[in-house]
Amino acid sequence: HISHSAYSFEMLLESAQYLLDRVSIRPKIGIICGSGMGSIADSLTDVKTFPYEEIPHFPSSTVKGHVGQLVFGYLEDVPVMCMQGRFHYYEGYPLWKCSMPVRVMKLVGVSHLIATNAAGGLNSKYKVGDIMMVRDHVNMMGFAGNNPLQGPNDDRFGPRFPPMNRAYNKELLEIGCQVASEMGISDIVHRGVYTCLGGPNFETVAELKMLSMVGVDAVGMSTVHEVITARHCDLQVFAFSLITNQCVIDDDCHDEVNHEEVMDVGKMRQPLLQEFVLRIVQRIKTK
Ligand code: 6GU
Repeated sequence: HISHSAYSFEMLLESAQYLLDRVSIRPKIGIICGSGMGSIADSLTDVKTFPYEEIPHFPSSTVKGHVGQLVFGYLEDVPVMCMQGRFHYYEGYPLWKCSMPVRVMKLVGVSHLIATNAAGGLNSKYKVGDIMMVRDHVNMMGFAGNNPLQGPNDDRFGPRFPPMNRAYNKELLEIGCQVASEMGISDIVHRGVYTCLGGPNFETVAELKMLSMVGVDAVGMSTVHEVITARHCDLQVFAFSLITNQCVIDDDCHDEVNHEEVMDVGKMRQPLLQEFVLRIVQRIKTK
């Protein structure tokens, strides 16, 4: 059986107000740093940091490689707020808890979300270290009846039945392509379909085959429920995956994916990811 959000609008306002009372920065762009990709937040200047455990009503993070803090600061002249570490379903949090920081971002005044993640590449064209900009997702956990928006709807966040076409903003995807071209990395930047599975185990070969057949290009353990929550409250979304391993659909292959290699690829791509995000942020027109 599924639990429903225990966060009222008023509780999330308390979280947001706690932050607004302690930082003068007013970001319009929120960034979620994926596994091994926390260094994106390290390129911020004039930072103010809030460990999750200090923020009213925030869950606390448990996974290695996720420090668990909100970082406010500037990417050159643009004010942003970063989640350095996110909440994962496999940690035991329900989906509505995993995606609660997205609503706090909204209440802080954010209009654009950049969600990043580490993912396995199912599309055989993808190589380790490539970037896949998410053009769409398949909500596998939603198919199984699990969704962050279950339970009574608060219309102050958004509608009962939010549409999910155009979840990934076309203009932002275009900006991503332009930035990739400017940086001379178009050959390693793709557009594809992402799916999230609950984890913590990686997929079997049969499962990967199935996902590949339904048109999934990359598979991870996050982002989809955050994007659903973001679109519900009308944030504009840009998301990308760092391909940390190739999913081999071969029963006889002995390679095994592990968390360490996932983290290492993030480290290896640190400068590229920082530059990619910086340039995208510079181009986003916020009102
Ligand atoms: Cl192969 N699967 C999932 N679910 N998440 C991942 C991954 C694979 N590689 C990195 N993250």
